[in-house]
Amino acid sequence: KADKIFIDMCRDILENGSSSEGEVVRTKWEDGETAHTIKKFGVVNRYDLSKEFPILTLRPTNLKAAIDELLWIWQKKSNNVKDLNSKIWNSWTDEEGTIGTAYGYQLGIKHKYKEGEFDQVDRVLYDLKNNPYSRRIMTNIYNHQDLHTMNLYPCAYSMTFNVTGNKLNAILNQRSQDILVANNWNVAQYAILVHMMAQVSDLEVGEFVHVIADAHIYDRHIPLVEELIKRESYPAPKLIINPKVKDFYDFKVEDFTLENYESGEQIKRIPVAI
Ligand code: UFP
Repeated sequence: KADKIFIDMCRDILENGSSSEGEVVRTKWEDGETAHTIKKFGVVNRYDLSKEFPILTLRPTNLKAAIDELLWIWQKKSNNVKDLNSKIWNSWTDEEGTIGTAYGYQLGIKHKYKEGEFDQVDRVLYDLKNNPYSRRIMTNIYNHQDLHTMNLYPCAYSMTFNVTGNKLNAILNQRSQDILVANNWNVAQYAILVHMMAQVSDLEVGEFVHVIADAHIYDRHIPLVEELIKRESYPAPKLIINPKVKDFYDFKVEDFTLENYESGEQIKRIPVAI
């Protein structure tokens, strides 16, 4: 269950993690203080999407906003915050209102293949239709050639899709994760992506594996996490997706609803290190 995976991971980081005290750390709090972390390297979490939608119930995850960002990156392939309904990217936006050549920009670049020209998203959709048992279905936006023009290097940078029987499994590779602020946001968001890819490829959802290289809890988040993981959890809600959508590019935020999503209170004013 998503709540248990989250609680176990946080306990492990808090009890067995290493502290970054004394190291050079790039990230700062709003008041200019260095944002230190306690971290575990190489965390792997497995979610069986055929059993449950992995959204946290300890506190609410804003699924609509997470889907809006997902569609911005994977469907609109935009790097301009004017195409996004939330302000989450405003700290990393340039004068033109873009996040540079990061995320959606990378997914929108067309590449030449033996079968023709595709961007990375269309390449995945093509393979899931034409060669679903391929072991080569993956995206990667950690493009070194363009890192100097990205305002934030991609955190969630690669998806690997793999079909077993009629089930679509996926691995999300993430180099860095702010566990309190973004863990369940990224998990729920990429679980939605697996559901979208499965629905338009006539597949069922299988396992979603999240591999996190540097899984960290920021110093000022420690008391908040300690309180959060002591809470009661609720039964998982049910994800309902509009079954009429058969084209990846037709999905809208409104096509996804959660039935019976009960959760604990939101944590007010979580400080975010930037
Ligand atoms: N971060 C996430 N998930 C994301 C995202 C950022 O956890 O999708 F875009 C966090 C991870 C880290 C910070 O705490 O933002 C980026 O800092 P750095 O580039 O030093 O890893």
